[in-house]
Amino acid sequence: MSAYETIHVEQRERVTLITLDRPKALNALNAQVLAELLDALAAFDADEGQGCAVITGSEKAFAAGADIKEMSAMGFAEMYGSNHFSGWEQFARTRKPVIAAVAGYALGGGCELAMMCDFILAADTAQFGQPEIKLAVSPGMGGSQRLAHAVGKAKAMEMVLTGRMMGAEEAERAGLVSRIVPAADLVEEAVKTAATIAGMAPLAVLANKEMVNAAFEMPLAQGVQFERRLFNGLFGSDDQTEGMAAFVEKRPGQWKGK
Ligand code: CO8
Repeated sequence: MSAYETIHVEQRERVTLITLDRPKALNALNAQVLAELLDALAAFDADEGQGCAVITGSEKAFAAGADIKEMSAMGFAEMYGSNHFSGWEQFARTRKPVIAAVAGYALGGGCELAMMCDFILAADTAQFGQPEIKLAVSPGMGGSQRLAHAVGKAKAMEMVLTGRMMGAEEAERAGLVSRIVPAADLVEEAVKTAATIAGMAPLAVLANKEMVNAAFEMPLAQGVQFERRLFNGLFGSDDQTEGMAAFVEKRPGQWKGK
């Protein structure tokens, strides 16, 4: 796939900036957005020249959810039989880091998409919510689980049961977002942060991401073992030798990705 209609993809040196672009539907996530996003992310993950991605939306909406108009005609058999949202799981399997830069609404599937990214940078205008209950349904792509992990049971339960939105400051206090930046600086700040990550040794980036994610899948002792194995494994890389030599010689490291 080369020409996208619902997203824009731009490479800024080693950073891939993906912008959701369905303004008339507040970036609602329909099947076309999913297909285009997965295609762009697969290309990013496979490209050795790219080190970190940023996903953003517009000033008004990161994404206002799954496309309600597309879903409204669907019944149980079609939804269950086609495993309708399963493609989004592929999104969460991206190996290189992906940052969500959220301004405006991140609701339903939009909040879930942001939480599938490795971390969220929020504009001061960001609003997060899982309002699916108002449509007589529920989060369908991990929202109930990832929100509970991020903000704890009390806030997750209140948000999922009432559909209330959480503003940027509350989201930062609750641990849903890593930082708040002024809306006007959001994309530049996210790209700058992504460039910092993309400037690190590529194998170390993959390993660091994998081990933090393991904290959500494994008991502590097993997670610590997993970390140690990856840590030991990095000592088999040329970049580890280079990284430590560069420190001693007071110069920047030159990474090979090996
Ligand atoms: N789907 C389809 N169209 C949408 C959506 C959506 N989720 N959200 C907004 N739009 C459309 C509106 O229908 C409207 O279109 P039109 O001009 O043709 O009527 C246009 O975008 C602008 O929207 P509004 O006029 O409503 O704008 P407002 O500023 O008045 O309100 C809101 C903004 C508060 C964001 C409002 O649009 C809203 O409540 N949207 C729906 C939010 C919602 O319920 N989201 C959850 C959807 S269900 C879901 O996500 C299930 C997740 C399952 C997994 C998904 C994996 C990705």
